[in-house]
Amino acid sequence: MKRSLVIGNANVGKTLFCLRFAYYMGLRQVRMFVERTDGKSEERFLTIDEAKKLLSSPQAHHTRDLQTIVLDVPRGKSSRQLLLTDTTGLTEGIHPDANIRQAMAQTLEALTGAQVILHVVDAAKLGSESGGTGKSHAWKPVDEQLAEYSQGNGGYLILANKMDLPGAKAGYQQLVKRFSKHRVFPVSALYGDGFREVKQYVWRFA
Ligand SMILES: Nc1nc2c(ncn2[C@@H]2O[C@H](COP(=O)(O)OP(=O)(O)OP(=O)(O)O)[C@@H](O)[C@H]2O)c(=O)[nH]1
Ligand SMILES: [Mg+2]
Repeated sequence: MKRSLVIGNANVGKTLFCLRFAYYMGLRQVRMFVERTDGKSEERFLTIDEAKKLLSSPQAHHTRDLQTIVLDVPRGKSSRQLLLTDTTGLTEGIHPDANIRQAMAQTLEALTGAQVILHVVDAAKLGSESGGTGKSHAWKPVDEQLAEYSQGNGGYLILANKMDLPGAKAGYQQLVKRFSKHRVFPVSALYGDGFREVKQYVWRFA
């Protein structure tokens, strides 16, 4: 099964994107495989609403495991499956919390085995903090490195998220300008806007 990895800074909307995307695909309940950093794994059954309440939060570093949802991709009369994996947010430098450091290492390791990389950026933060200069805390050196690392990966996509918020349009435009060689799709994980394009793109890899 092919794996789509959802990566990015902490708090950019990775978890909400995964859950809203699963909802968009018609799921109302998810069977989630959790790969913990201690090597153990577990399965959780949650409704999308329960999962949103439990797994998405305004607090940074809420996700600290790999959390995978299996999506069915119809192909004629049969169907294929695609793994959608949510990850721990990546931050600059050495994080003081050892658990978070370990979780970030787990995310980076997963990067090597993924066929599709969905790099989520908070476009609203990018647009509103930079004041048009293109310099913002929302686009970090780690983002730059991820984009560079994934340059040759045909399945790499930048998702300019939080397009429903003020400033996001400017943030999206900055991303398009700066990463003209990459695909940048505007989305709102809160409302599911822009998901049709993401689906069309991701499906080719299933
Ligand atoms: N307005 C708006 N808010 C969003 C959107 N996507 C996420 N959020 C909010 O942003 C916050 C962080 O969302 P999460 O999905 O938990 O972000 P994350 O990237 O998984 O965060 P960590 O797991 O902590 O790294 C939550 O309060 C979400 O409700 C969006 O498209 N629009
Ligand atoms: Mg999360």
